[in-house]
Amino acid sequence: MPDRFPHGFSWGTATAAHQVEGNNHGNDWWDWEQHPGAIRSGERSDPACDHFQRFQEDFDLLRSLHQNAHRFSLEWSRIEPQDGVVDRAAIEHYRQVILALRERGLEPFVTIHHFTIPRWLAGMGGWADPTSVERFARFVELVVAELGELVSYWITINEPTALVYQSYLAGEWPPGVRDFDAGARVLSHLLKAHWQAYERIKERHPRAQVGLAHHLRNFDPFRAWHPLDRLVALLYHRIFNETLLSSLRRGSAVYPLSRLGQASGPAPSQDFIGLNYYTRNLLRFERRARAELFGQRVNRARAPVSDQGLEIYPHGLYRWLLALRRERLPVYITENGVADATDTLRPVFLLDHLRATLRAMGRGSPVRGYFHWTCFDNFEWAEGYGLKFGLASCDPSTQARRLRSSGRLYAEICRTGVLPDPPAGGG
Ligand code: IFM
Repeated sequence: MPDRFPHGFSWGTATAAHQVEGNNHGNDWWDWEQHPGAIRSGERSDPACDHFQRFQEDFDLLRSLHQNAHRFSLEWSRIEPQDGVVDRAAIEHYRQVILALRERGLEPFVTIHHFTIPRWLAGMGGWADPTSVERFARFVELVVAELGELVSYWITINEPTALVYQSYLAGEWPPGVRDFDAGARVLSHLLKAHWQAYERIKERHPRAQVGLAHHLRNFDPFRAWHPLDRLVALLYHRIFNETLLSSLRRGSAVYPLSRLGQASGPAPSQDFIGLNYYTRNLLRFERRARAELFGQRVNRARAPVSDQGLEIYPHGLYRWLLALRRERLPVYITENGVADATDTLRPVFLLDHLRATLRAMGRGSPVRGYFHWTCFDNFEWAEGYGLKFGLASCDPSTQARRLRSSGRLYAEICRTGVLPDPPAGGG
């Protein structure tokens, strides 16, 4: 295993507009937040981290922590508050955000779509409506025309499968639907939207690097010997991990999306793989869990878990990095982090996942960067402010930021590219 990360490695953190900016009242999430019970403790995304106003100071902090890159997203509903109507002030805001990053030596990685859609689009059926694809392409064309000179790395869409799962299978995110066919339709529109975005960006800026942030998990059988557990784990893997990866690799939709008719796009349509990695799921066959495709998620007894109840499994990152070598594309770990209010798990989490990364790099995995999720505690969707993912805390009522010890540890790694030795007797 190499003893350090290479020179030129990208070190950063990742955020999403709706989770940090505050005052985003024009999208589907804001409307969803008004429904009693939609968000734990009835919390709302305003003010979040008030990052819309405070981005300069926030970037000062990231710079002082030796980061050299930053991933953030554009809020579509700010830029296009009505169908076809552009808000110039919003474009100017994001131009200033990008310039502020560049002035501080932070390379911007810009996500175009991170879960939220404008209210007007939600009213037309959101991603379930086929015209959403063309509307997204139009939005991409606009932002690339306006900001493309300043951006070298684009992430078209964040975690399409997580969006489909939460919004169309579990029904816990807007529009709160539980319908497998609707989910498949939405995933196919997101795939087409990515293809369109890739082409439109490349037309204007052939050298721009364009990718998509995949949420990839390991799905393993709870009882390794049990054929039905194995079958369910394989099914989950195929649907949640492989559908998108294979469709993108081939340039045509694979099952279950191919059921919806022919869909094809450019291949390749990724210049890098964006990997969001958090956990693995162990699955046990459960006859009654039809809506969950007969899979019941269970954790190993005594497995380390985050505040979210997700298993902490750094080896899964190693496995994914090795598996992704077959894509023959550079990899950016565009998200990796842990919900941990007391910051007792995060330092070890960070070290173990970075060690897994280095190990995979030693076996030929072309990892070029790592973005921790996230810099500040922020609005964690249906969980409100309850889950704390930040290297620094942020209290939404005072807006005070406080660096955690994991934040100091990460800063030292970003500065040196070296992982400190594990503490004696552990780690
Ligand atoms: O906060 C989310 C982010 O928006 C998408 N990936 C997972 C993160 C943590 O749950």
